[in-house]
Amino acid sequence: MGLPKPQAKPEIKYTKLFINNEWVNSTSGKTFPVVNPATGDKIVDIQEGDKADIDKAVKAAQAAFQPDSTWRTMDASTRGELLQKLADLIERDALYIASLETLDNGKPFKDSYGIDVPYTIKCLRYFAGWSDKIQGKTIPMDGNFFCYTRHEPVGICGQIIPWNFPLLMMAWKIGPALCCGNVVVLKPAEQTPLTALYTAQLAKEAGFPPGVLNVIPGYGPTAGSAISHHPDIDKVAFTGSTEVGQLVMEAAAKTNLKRVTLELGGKSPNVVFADADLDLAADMSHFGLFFNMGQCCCAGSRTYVQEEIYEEFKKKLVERAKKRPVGNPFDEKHDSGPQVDKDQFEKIMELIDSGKKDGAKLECGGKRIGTKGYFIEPTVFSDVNEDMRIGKEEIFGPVQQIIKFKTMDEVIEKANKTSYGLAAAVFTTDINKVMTYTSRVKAGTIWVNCYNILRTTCPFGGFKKSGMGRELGEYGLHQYSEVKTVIVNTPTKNL
Ligand code: TXE
Repeated sequence: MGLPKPQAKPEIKYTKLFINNEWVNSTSGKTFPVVNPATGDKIVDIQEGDKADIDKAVKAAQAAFQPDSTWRTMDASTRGELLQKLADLIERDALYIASLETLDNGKPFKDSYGIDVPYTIKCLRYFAGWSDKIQGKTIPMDGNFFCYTRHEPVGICGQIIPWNFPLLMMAWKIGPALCCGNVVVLKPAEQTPLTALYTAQLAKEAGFPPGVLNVIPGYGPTAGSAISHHPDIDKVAFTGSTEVGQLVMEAAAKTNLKRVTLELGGKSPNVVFADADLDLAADMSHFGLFFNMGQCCCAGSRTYVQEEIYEEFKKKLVERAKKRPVGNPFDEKHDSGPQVDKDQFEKIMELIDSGKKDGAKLECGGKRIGTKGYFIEPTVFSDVNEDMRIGKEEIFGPVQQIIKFKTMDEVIEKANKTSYGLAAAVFTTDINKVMTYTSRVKAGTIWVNCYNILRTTCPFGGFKKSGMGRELGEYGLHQYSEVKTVIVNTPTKNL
């Protein structure tokens, strides 16, 4: 099926805070602008939530979580039906939502429509299915006692999400939280609040009771920080930079020891051995870095290439980067749109400069495209090493680093020479290399002869400074329930 025609000017229907299933203004009366990254022009002003609004949302969530509330007394299977209904509504409005996502974030419409929206639907459906399958155990114990565990919802979950996959990150967060019976106060990224607000309205339409899902757009140091410091929020789930992840954890530790899950940055090694299928490896290495304009936490941003094939493989990567079409994200012929905002654009341009100064070889790209919006040429550096800033810092942009290596031992040592550990990949046709690499490289996900393959059923998360805990799959559920052990004194031995 071909791609439908996007709505280049989707109507912006919701610009307020969503608390207790109502649209309300911010307490302060302040608003903030949301900008179209393809033009730099303002799309709309949004109500700006901060601490006072987070407090209101928490109150609504608390009421929704009372033992006699509609939500708490609802059958688990009905919770699943509500999540299914939400997925149905997103499917119904897929064209509009994908258009809104592209307008707000700048990602190609073909990706919003072909990836973000369908993966959001799959994620919600997957967790919908879990709703009535969350169960404890009965456990044998010494003495005349009967022991069982209950997997109870954690309670009020604060969820802080980034701008690179606004809708999908929302699904990754609310799917497991709601299926386990929790209530949510979610803050979308200030750059990209529009699809989260629209989804909130769909949740109301689906029938989620008031207070179960609250969405408060606002800035990190105000609204975000109010979530991580809140004494009545039981759990915080955060996706974003490692620096802010550390602040979130610190705030949780200092206040009420709320449960913390973090999905943070990366500098993922992608290793290509000489025996690999080089065209496949080149396609995947290109995709692994340039997909979503390089704005992926798991981007393969250190491409290690074995000495024998270094020149040949470099040529393949440069060819692909030079050919990558960049431009208006609503135009189907473009594989890349703009970077998300001016700050990210400037950060990337500064890192490109540092690469040149540090002595890496600029093979192609390196410049801004046009004068409007935040477009950057697909850029490739060769002769990079891990002491250069571009070899160790997360760039989060369309900038590929190529690094030469000779042996397996050397490349494993280099792959692990980072404080991050989110993802890694290896390209080889030798099973022994696969087994050594996958067991010795420290990363939460390792791809073998592929890149950027994520599925709702498979856990995702980081080693080291890339985060704590796992999202998605059955593992992701564990982060959203508390285990309660119940021990009952029985008159006879419980056989
Ligand atoms: O991230 P922030 P930014 C990386 C990437 C990028 C860099 C900076 O390298 O270039 O981070 O991006 C909220 N308390 N990633 O500045 O600030 C903020 O409002 C609580 C990797 O956009 O971490 C937003 O909702 N929350 C990444 C969210 O945190 C705070 C995705 C992420 O923003 C806060 C995005 C505070 N003090 C960026 N300050 C990934 N892992 O996918 C900010 N926030």
